[in-house]
Amino acid sequence: MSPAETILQLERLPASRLSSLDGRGSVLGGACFSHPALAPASSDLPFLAVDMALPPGEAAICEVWHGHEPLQSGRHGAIRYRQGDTLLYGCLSLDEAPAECGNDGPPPLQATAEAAYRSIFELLDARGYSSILRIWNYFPAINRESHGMERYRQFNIGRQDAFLARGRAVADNVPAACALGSAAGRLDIAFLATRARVISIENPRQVSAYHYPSDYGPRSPTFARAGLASLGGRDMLFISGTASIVGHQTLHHGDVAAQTRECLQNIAAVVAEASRQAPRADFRLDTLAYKVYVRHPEDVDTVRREMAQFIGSTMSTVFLQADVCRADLLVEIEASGGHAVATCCPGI
Ligand code: 3EB
Repeated sequence: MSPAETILQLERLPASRLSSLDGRGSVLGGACFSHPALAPASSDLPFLAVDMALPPGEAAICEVWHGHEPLQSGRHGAIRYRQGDTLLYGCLSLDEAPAECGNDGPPPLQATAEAAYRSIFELLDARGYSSILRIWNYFPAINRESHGMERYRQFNIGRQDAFLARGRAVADNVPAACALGSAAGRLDIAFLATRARVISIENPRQVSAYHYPSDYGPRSPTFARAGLASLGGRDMLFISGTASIVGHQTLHHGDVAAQTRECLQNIAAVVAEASRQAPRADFRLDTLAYKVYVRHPEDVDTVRREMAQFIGSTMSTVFLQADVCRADLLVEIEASGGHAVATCCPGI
């Protein structure tokens, strides 16, 4: 099977070209990033419109996942989704509900995160999609404190409570994920799930996030460093948001170049770990598709230079401006590989 024939394909295109998308029939769904957020697509396709700025010189971008199998669309509460036999892509965007009973209840973000994840698990259980391949979380003011706690930590409580409520594991076999601060808007979540078996990958250089000590919040974040699955006969790898963390500590405070190199060392370690589990796969740093979140837009050239030095040229890299989930992290990099990648234009 040539790469173009893989069951899953990632297409990246300028947001202005979303309406002229080729091969609509194969579209599972996607996410668009712009500031301000685009109007949500009017079709029944599950597209998330995330309010996230792009660094100077970068155009608003859409990521489109294509599934090369017969697809059908559906809704479950606030979730819009599209599924085939093997893959399901869904997304939802929730207002942070104000606490119902005065100030006694959980913070609104925590309650909303729990509701979102409960709803996702209900859908996946009902439709028989046992495993999440990848989940993306975006919400504003991720580092701001409210209700006596940083909002990222509130999110971690709500997310973990939903896993526990639905009888899901909160360690070892958990999804690959990321959680980033958007510029404004709601709690936006997109996910790719599968009926295939997903192997969770950890990074030997890092303490598993689900075992972080309580210095980083009362509940550890529920995510794995990567998810690995064989889909349509090909090994595919989804690497979580990866930061300059070794052990459980942030390294290289204030040095975005060194943080970028540490992110890439971590990604290389995850790729090595995945390759050990899937020896026939040929995951290489220069064939992955990357998404890079920089806290300060002026750092993008430095990050780009470090990536070029470490990897050489990449298949596809997108840069976004986002707050990262620890105030001392300046950059976070996610990646995926094994699926086909299509880009229309240079620099995407
Ligand atoms: C880290 O390694 C950096 O909470 O879902 C990376 C990937 C991070 C996912 C999440 C957070 C999450 O802890 C932050």
